[in-house]
Amino acid sequence: MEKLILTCAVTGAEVTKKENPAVPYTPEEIAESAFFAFCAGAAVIHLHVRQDDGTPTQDARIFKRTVDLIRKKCDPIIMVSTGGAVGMSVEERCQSLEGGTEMASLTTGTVNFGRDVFFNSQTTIEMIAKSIQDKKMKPEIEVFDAGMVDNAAALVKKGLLTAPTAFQFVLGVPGGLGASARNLTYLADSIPPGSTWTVAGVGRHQFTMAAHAILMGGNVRVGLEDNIYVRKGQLAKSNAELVERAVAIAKEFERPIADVADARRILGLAPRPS
Ligand code: KMH
Ligand code: ZN
Repeated sequence: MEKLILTCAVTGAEVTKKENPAVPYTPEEIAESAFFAFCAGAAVIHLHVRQDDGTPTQDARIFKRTVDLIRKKCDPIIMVSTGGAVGMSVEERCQSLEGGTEMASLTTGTVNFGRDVFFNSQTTIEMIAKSIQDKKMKPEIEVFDAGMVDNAAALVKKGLLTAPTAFQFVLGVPGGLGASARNLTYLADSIPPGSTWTVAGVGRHQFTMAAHAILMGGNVRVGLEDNIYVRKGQLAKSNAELVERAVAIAKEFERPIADVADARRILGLAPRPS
């Protein structure tokens, strides 16, 4: 089986310090949390940024500052979010692409998101896909519901995405596709041959989905964006603690962890010049 790529989604847009004080807000806090997640085994950092008070933002300067601070400490693959927070305009969302990174997320459909709607019209999706393409960045398709896989295939046909594609199955968002082994198997079987996939189980599903992916040959995303508990009732002290638990599960099943060079090879990214 191929080595396991661990992604850490370090802060997201929704979770706050009120729910878990370890949620990083400032560029310095995010960079430090990303560094310790990297040290624990995360080869990829899925990056959102915040204003200092925790308000989600897609401000290009804050992205750039955070990326620079991360790169001063370590050199993971950095994937910026183009999802941002619900309600942001497409122009606002695309500002993250100015941060100087190699990868960016791209959600290929609309989904209910708790009481909100994460709105991605076809026009929005194509605008973001084109912006990612123009920057020669690699997109990761964020799949919150099954039809988003089919829409990604349609974008390949339109020339807005290049195969092989990287997929992220985000399962268990209230309003989206549920986090079950059956749904994960269905999605993994539905993507075009040669694609890579990762699963992010939301909330209490983080480690059950991780275990399934580890056994199935997929990859795993953990992090405070998706889940604030390391075990039932026990708040995670850090993003690194969540990565450490995923590493421990992988170790139990003898699945080796990809370092950044391995992850670059698996994802088809050029090696970083040394
Ligand atoms: N915050 C969610 C509404 C992404 O990063 O691309 C969207 C999200 C997806 O987190
Ligand atoms: Zn995200």
